[in-house]
Amino acid sequence: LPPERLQAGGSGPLYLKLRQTLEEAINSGRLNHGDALPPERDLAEYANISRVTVRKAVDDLVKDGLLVRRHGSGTFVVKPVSKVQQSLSRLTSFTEDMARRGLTTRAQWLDRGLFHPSPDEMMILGLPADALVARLGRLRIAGDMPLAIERACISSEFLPDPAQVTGSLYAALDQRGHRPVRAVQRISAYNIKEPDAALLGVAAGAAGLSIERVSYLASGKVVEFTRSLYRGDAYDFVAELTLPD
Ligand code: 16G
Repeated sequence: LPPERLQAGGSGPLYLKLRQTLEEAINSGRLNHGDALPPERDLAEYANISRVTVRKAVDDLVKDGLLVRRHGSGTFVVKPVSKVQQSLSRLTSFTEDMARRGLTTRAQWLDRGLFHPSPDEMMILGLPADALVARLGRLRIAGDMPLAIERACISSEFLPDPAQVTGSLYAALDQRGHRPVRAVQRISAYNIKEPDAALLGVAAGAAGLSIERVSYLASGKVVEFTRSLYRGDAYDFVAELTLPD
């Protein structure tokens, strides 16, 4: 932050100037999503303005959703995303959806291994308690933006070794001849809680979409049960509607 910019000319209040400087730094990409803001006391000292002024500017940006205060760990940048327009009628994978937009994807693994199914998973996948399921929990990142947390559950019949999924789950299933051909998806409103909020880089309580997808093979067998949490500020889900027959 160039302090001279804050002090230079103009008649506006100092907190507005600091606010503008921070906003510019975020918009120009000098500050990125998830970056920590220097402590308010350092900002005040550096720009030679009072802490009250710094606090006012930061409060403003928190209200606007460009910064988020996280208790005990500081203040972080929330970069506005241009919303992903996601079709609700096509059975595609995250990797494919992002590739079509020219974005590369990566994952931060939260959990990956073979487990016995939970009661929910037993019912949905139609498995006995002693069966094994592959669980794949990932923070899904496109470009530099964390967009969703996905927790997929696949019967070990279709995915005996979850470690083999390093990139796209659907590509891995496809390779084994188990690409889903049909899915049922449920979307509901959800307020993102910690620790998910920190992973997604949004404020605790921010709007999210909880999405469950159950997908089927051509044989009619359930192949996937995935529970996801999508950032509400990052997605528009779009469906084409036609007149009923
Ligand atoms: C999508 C699906 C998810 C599926 C994943 C596979 C939703 C809400 N979820 O994100 O169910 O497991 O794609 O993606 O659309 P991948 O092949 O890139 O791993």
